[in-house]
Amino acid sequence: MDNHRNKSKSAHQNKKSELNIEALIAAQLPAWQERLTRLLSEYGDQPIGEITVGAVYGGMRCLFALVTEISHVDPSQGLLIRGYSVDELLEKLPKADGSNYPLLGGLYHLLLVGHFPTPAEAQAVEDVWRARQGLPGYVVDLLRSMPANTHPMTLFSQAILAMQPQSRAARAYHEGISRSEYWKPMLEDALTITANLPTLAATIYNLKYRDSAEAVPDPDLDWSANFAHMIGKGDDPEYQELTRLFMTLHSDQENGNASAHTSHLVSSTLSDLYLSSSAGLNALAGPLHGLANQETLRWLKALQAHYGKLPSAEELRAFTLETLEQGKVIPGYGHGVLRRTDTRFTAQYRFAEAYLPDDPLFQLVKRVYEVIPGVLGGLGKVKNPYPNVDAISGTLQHHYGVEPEFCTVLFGASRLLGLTAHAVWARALGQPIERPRSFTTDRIEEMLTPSLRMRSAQISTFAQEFDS
Ligand code: CMX
Repeated sequence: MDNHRNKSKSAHQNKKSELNIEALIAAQLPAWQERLTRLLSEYGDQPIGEITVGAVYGGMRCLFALVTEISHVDPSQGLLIRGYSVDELLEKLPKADGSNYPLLGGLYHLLLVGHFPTPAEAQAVEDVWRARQGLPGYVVDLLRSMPANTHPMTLFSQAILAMQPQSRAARAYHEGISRSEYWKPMLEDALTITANLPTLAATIYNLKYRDSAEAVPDPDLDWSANFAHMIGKGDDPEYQELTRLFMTLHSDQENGNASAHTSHLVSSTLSDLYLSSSAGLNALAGPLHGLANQETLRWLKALQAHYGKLPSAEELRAFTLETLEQGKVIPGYGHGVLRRTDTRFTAQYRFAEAYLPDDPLFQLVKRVYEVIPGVLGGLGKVKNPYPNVDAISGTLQHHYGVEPEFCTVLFGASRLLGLTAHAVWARALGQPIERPRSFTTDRIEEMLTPSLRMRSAQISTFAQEFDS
C-alpha cells in the first residue's frame, strides 16, 4: 500500500520531533474555555452587527458571523496571521537554510499554536512532516486512472478524499471518542495531510506534465523546496525560493472566504479533515476564488497574443472594456474584504522585481496594474479596483515553466495549512454544527413595509387564482 513512501534515508528521518503541538494547544484550552463561557454568559444576547436585506441577497458580504483567532483580513492592512502582517511574517519567520524565505514548518506552528515559532520549533514541524511523508499507492493509481483532461484541482480534491480511509479522527469517532477529545486525532490527521501536500501536488504535476515521473521527496529539503525538487526543479534555487514565498502567502485568509467557510461548515458536522479539506478545495477551484490565478494567466496571455507586444495604456483600456462588455470579470482584481492593493500581491511583485524584472509577462502585469484600477474604479460599482494575490502569482509560476492550470493546486496545497488549523481549533473549542436559517422573499417583504406586505399578498392571491 505504501509503495510510494520516501525511499531515501537520512538523518532527518529517524529524528524524533521535540515539539508537542498537542500539548501546546491543550495548555491554552482551559483559559479559552473560561473566557468564552464568561463572554457568552455575560454578553450572549448582545447584538454586534445587523443583518440587512442587501447582505442576505448579496452573498452575506460584510456579515460578521464567524470567529477565529488564526487570521484576520483588514480592509486596508491586508492579511494578518495571528496578528502578523505579510511583511512581518516574511521578515520574522525562521528561514530555510541559505534561504531568504520562511520554513513553512514555522508558519504551520504559528497557525496551529498561535505563538511565534523558534527556529527549533519550525524545524520540529518540518521533521514531523518528513516522518509522515508517503502517499498510499492506490491514491496514485486512482489519479492515473482518471481521464487525461481532468483538471488538476479535481485530481487534488479526489486524492485527498481517497486518503480518507486513513483518518484517525474518523476511526476514533467510530470507536466512541468524546467530542471534547476529537480535536486530538484531528490534529494527527492535520499533520499527516499537510505532510503529504508537496508529494501530492508534485504527483499530480508529474502525471499531467512529466510523463508520470514518480514524486520522491528529498529528506534533506524543507517542505516547500521539496515540491520544487519533485517536479524536476530541484536545481533551481530561485524556484525553491518562490515556492517558499508562494506557500507562505497563500496559507490563510480568515474564516469567511469560500474555501475556508466551506471547509469550516463541513467540519462542523464532525466530518473528518479529509472530507472537509476536499470540500474546501472544491470551493477554491471556482474562478471567482482560487482558480483566478489560472484565469489571470489566461487573460494576460490572451492580451499578449492580441497585441503581440506590450500594449499601450490605451490598448489595454480597450481590451479591458471588451472583456467587461462580454459579461466577464477581470481576473486578479477586486476582493470581498480588501479595499487596497493586496499585500500578498506586493510581496510577489517585489520577488518579480528582484528575480525576473525583464519577463515580458511581468512587464504586462505592471502595465495592467497601472491601468486596471482606473478602469474598474470608473465603473462606479467595483468596491475594490486593486489587484489581489492572483493578479501576479500565475505569472511568477509561468516564468519558471509551471502550467497555468496547475497554479490553483499550489494555492490549495498552501491553503490547506490554514484550513486544517482552523478545523483543529474549532473542534478544540467545541464550536457547534453550523445551521443558519433561510427566508423566502415573501417573508422578507412581509417583515419590511405594509405596502410590500400588500404587494406580496397580491402576488400570492394572483398565484392562487392562476393555479386554480
Ligand atoms: N472585474 C469586473 N467586475 C468586477 C470585478 C472585477 N475584477 N470585481 C468586482 N466586480 C463587480 C462585481 O461582479 C459586481 O458586479 P454586479 O453588481 O454587476 O454583480 C460589482 O463589481 C460589485 O462587486 P464587489 O462588491 O466589488 O465584489 P464582490 O465582493 O462581490 O466580489 C470578487 C469579489 C473577488 C469575487 C470580485 O472582485 C471578482 O470577481 N474578481 C475577479 C475574480 C478574482 O480575482 N477572484 C479572486 C479573489 C481572491 C481569491 O479568492 O483568491
